Amino acid sequence: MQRTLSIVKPDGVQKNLIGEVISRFEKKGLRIKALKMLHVTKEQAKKFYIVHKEKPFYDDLTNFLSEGPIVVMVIEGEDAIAKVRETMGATNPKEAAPGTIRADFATDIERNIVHGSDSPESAAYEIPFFFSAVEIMD
Ligand code: IDP
Ligand code: MG
Repeated sequence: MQRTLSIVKPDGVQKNLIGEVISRFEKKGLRIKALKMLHVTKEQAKKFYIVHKEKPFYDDLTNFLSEGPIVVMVIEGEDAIAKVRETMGATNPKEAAPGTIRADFATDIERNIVHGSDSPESAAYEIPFFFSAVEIMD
């Protein structure tokens, strides 16, 4: 069993896709173990995406993540990290496989609806960033 963090980003919430994203994960047999909606500040977005601080898109990306409400969730299952990433599709929707969330709904490489941890190390940083132990169901 593995845990991962996923986010319905501000564009996904704005496009009314919260249920659609969750449903796609559930249909893969993954389980939601924690869930909440919040609106992060620019400073919090910068901290969350600290691995990208040297990237040219860091400023835009952190403006985007903090522009409106997001839904954050802890997802659990066998190979949850890879399964969530497969369900999301490639970062750039033009390269995302047909039937993935990003292929179906993303606007562009930045406004791509959904986040998923890319490794166990990322999940270990991202899950406690948003959730305390008592907020995650056993
Ligand atoms: P991922 O979300 O598929 O893991 P990352 O490379 O970790 O992709 O990038 C984090 C987020 O930064 C992306 O989901 C997207 O919103 C944004 N991003 C990535 N690459 C670019 C880019 O080249 N231009 C603008 N935004 C980008
Ligand atoms: Mg990433």
